Amino acid sequence: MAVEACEVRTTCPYCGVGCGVVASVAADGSVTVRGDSEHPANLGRLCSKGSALAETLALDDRLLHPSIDGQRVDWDTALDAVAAGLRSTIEQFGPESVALYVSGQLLTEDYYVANKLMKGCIGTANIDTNSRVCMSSSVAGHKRAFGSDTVPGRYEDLEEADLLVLVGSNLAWCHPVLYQRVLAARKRRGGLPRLVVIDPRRTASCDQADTHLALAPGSDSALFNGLLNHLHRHDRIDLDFLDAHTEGYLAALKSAREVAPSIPEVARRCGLDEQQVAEFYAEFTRTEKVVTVYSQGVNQSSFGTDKVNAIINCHLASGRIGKPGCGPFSVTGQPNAMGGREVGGLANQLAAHMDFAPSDVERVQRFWGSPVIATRPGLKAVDLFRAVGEGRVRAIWIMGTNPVVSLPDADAVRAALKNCPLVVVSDAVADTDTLRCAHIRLPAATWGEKDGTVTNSERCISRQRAFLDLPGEARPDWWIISEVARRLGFAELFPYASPAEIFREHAALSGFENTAWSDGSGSRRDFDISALVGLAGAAYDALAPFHWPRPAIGSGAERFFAAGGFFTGDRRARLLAIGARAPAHAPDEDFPLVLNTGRVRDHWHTLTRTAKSARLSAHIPEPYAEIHPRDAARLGIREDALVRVFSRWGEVIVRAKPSREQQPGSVFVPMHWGAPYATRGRVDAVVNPVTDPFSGQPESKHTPVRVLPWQPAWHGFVLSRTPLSLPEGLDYQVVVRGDGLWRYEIAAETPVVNWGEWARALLHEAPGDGWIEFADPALGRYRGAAIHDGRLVGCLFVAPGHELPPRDWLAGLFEREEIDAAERASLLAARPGKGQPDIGRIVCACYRVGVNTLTRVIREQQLTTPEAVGKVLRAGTGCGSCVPEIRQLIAAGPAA
Ligand SMILES: Nc1nc2c(c(=O)[nH]1)N[C@H]1C(S)=C(S)[C@@H](COP(=O)(O)OP(=O)(O)OC[C@H]3O[C@@H](n4cnc5c(=O)[nH]c(N)nc54)[C@H](O)[C@@H]3O)O[C@H]1N2
Ligand SMILES: Nc1nc2c(c(=O)[nH]1)N[C@H]1C(S)=C(S)[C@@H](COP(=O)(O)OP(=O)(O)OC[C@H]3O[C@@H](n4cnc5c(=O)[nH]c(N)nc54)[C@H](O)[C@@H]3O)O[C@H]1N2
Ligand code: SF4
Ligand SMILES: [Mo]
Repeated sequence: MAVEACEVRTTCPYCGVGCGVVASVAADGSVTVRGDSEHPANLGRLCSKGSALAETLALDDRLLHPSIDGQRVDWDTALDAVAAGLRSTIEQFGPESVALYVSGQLLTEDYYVANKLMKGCIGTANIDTNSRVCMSSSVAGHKRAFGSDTVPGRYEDLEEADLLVLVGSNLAWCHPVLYQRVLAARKRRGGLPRLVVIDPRRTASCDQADTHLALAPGSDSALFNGLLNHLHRHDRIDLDFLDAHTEGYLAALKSAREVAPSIPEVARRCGLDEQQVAEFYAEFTRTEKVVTVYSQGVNQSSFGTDKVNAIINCHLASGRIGKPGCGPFSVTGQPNAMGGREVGGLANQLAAHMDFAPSDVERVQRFWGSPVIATRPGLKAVDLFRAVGEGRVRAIWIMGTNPVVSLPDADAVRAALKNCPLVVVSDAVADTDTLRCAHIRLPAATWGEKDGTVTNSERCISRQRAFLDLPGEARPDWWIISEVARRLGFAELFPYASPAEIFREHAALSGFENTAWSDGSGSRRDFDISALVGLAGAAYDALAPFHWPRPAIGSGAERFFAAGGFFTGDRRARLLAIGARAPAHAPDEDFPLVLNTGRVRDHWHTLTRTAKSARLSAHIPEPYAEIHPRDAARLGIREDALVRVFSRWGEVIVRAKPSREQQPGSVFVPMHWGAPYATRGRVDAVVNPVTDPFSGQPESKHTPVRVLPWQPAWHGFVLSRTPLSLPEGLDYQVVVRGDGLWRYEIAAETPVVNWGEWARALLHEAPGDGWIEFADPALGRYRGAAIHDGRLVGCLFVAPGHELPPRDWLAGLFEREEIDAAERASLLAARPGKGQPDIGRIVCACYRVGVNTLTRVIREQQLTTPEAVGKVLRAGTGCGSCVPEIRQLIAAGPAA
């Protein structure tokens, strides 16, 4: 393909930090990316995921054509079928029988039209988004406190604070560039902000923390109630602010005193030392500039909204809000979590930060000129899929999210979709757990191919710009939705020919009847970008990142609420009385451990993007369960053995990683591995579907489970230069992308009689010259390798237990043009020979430095700082995401 070389400024499609990326396309079509030094979010930095974006653009796994029941069809046929299916369902069962389930990874323009179609045309609010499982407790908490879903502060506040408290946020891995900004500020400012991490686990974010409070899972509201009480006792309440701008302080304080009367009581409830609690309270109390950042350890809870308000209470009561270096700060996960909230993508919002108050409903309908409009909230994600399971929702269209992997009680979600009469899925890749349940598959364009805007955690709106042609028949989501809307008879309401037109309408709605308050102070609704109503095509194309609000009249403030001006009717914030709350399901005799779930550094969600990059897959290649060594010992679980983690809802089989970073009684399993990558790694099958009563957000961080060793008949792994189709019947199978290499970890309960035959069939080898093998049937061991013209093309290793040779060493042999006799011998002996380095698991993804290399060099050269390691090995000098791990290796000393 002839390509015009170009450079395009766009925005990273991963986390809510929203970094600017410059994508360069060379004349041969190859793409490289670098951080955009002009973007206010990252000023040129990128993390490991962002800098590997170019490695995720190959088309080999893409969904490129529409299909119905597995048959390829043209777009007209597919769109007609979607429209006909929706129409007939609505005619027979009413508008409430259809639903959309969308995503914080859609662009604002996609999201806007999806919401308009559902709420303004079909007339039901049965459109919810994966932001439900991500941000909805923050949204609900904001609205209870501020009357609007407003993030008051800016990223600079994290740098300007003197104390930064991270609650349930692994910022180092999940918002890496923001975390790097904080570390850089600490360097500049002589250790300020001081850093306190509140998380049951010891995470990478604890690496540089001054304090880590490893509180008991789910005990945050006690901790923050205690803090409110403490602020009161030590006279650090801002009475002027409370008087002038808030309601509810006395009730909040009364409840805090009942629930958290004293430091010893808080310490007991939170499982912390009294001293630690006292020091944290004292530091918070004496420091004027405090930012409290919170994320999924707060939101994903059956009382996440209460946790959010317990935190906001402390900031309101002490007047620490809206000023530089001050405030509660909900960091958003997805690239456009905020944009989705702006358009009203949640089932309990209408549009443009308006809800279902009759005046809002009337206003939005008038603006849209729509025939009908939803007048009350629709079903929230977990309830929505329950309704699908019960046959109340009979047609669902899912776009940009993979709920069979990411929703709790995920086996029930899959069963619901399997029984649903019409499942439409718009996705960019060809195989996901959710696509496997779809009747109609629609190929969506994705990052690099589509145009639009996203809003990051600090309300900064930036452009995603296309720099690649649309592959196959892939189309942008806004186009697909608009085409279906036209076929449903709403052509006049969907006249769009480009995302710019949609953006202008969205901007216009944000300013529509958004008049000043009677005191003349700013817009009535916080979300106002009406200054951009007239943004014509070229200006939209050139749009530089900007923060909202941007009202047509006046200038929007940088921060909200320093001088009150909340978006409640009386313009006063609300402090909330937060009671004693505990997670919905407590561990018991049958399920004695608490399952916590979350993310790893180099993978993104359900792996559809990051698993394509060998570099990103190398850091943590397989799903695992981290468990305290004492629990592991008691349960007879050894390092790297396979274990079953199961609850009343479902089960996974993953590798055990005993680690002191867990507290006893807790297990951590990452959320990422669905069926295309691991047969038994989908942890949401295990997670309880309990939700918060206000937000509907599930309790993804707290499910009682049991963990048991799993002893299959054999364990093995395969390395191959070409992708393989493995035989049915394997009980454990994980595929990992290497450099020009596929790796399969496998195990099964059924023995294999003839390993030689099995292996050769798998690798398409005839017995003969190219095949070398070693077999010890009595011990259940087998090793075989195919060598063509001296080059290793594939190999299989099998043993009864999980101890197998190092994969990274063997992967290294695939890089050779020819392997010699000594290497063949060591291959069959299953141990690296002299001079065959085993670099170990990759720690530094930027420069591919393995754990064994790091440990050896740290020991031999007696290195004591990550900087020194960086000088010798370059490790840690790229994106910096691995520095916490390097520091740990240094700390572990010569024994590591
Ligand atoms: N590498 C990577 N980065 C990502 C993503 C990704 O998939 N991969 N996803 C993005 C998205 S969408 C999101 S939402 C964010 C999420 O970002 P984070 O919220 O930072 O990530 P998580 O790992 O889900 O959970 C955060 C922490 O909450 C802790 N936690 C569990 N229970 C409790 C509790 O009761 N109290 C407290 N205080 N803490 C608790 C967990 O131990 C965990 O360390 O990350 C974004 N960034
Ligand atoms: N146990 C547990 N479960 C969790 C969490 C947890 O911490 N623990 N976290 C939750 C959170 S915070 C989140 S955000 C969710 C994330 O979970 P999901 O949203 O399910 O995860 P993704 O893998 O990001 O799914 C995005 C899908 O959109 C596709 N896609 C990419 N680009 C486009 C596009 O432009 N258009 C369309 N139509 N499709 C596209 C991708 O191929 C992919 O299939 O998981 C939630 N689930
Ligand atoms: S910090 Fe987030 S937005 Fe920035 S490069 Fe990394 S993943 Fe992308
Ligand atoms: Mo998220």
